Amino acid sequence: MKRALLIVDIQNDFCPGGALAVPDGDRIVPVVNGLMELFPEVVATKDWHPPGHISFASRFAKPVMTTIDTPYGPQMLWPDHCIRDTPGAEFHSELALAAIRHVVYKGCDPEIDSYSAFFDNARRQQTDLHRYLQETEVAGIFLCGLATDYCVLYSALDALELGYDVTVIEDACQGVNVVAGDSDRALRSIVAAGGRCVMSATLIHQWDKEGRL
Ligand code: VGL
Ligand code: ZN
Repeated sequence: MKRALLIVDIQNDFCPGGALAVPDGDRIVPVVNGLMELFPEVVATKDWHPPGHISFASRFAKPVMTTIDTPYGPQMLWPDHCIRDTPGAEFHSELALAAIRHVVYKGCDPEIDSYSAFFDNARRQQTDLHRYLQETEVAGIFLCGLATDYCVLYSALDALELGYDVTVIEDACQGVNVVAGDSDRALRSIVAAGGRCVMSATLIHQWDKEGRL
């Protein structure tokens, strides 16, 4: 089974100093860099919002981390973040970009948010990720990145629903934890849905014995 590393949203705005900083978000960068050579395929996502996006609290003059109702259900409001073509939307400067073979852009629709790398939150539009993975004959997805309790979680659940073999690399992800314990609950729900959790050291050890995963 061909496997891909899916690097979720390791962008400046999700790292310390960024607009929607995940606590210790940049801790995972060297871990992720060390995993890339294990995989024959490496894909990365970018949260890529237009100005005035529906997930921005500023649009509604509401406090951040409160929710609004939308036609597709409740939407958590965030600080303005990952605005397309701005420094906050760029990959973290220490992420090893050379190994990334394809970049998936999500959250581009001004009226619909997208936590998943596959489908928007309304499940109306699809990114090109599923088609790309089919074309490159990838059947196993290993997830890492930001944030465990949002984009990693929903990408993993959609990948399982699409029939992929799904593994989350626990110490290569970091969560927002708007509510304490959200990241742990996210990992548990991925496992409950049929996914797996591993530590990066386990993968590296396996690779030492078997070559590319
Ligand atoms: C994300 C909140 C808002 C994420 C994206 O990448 O997990 N979280 N937009
Ligand atoms: Zn976003």
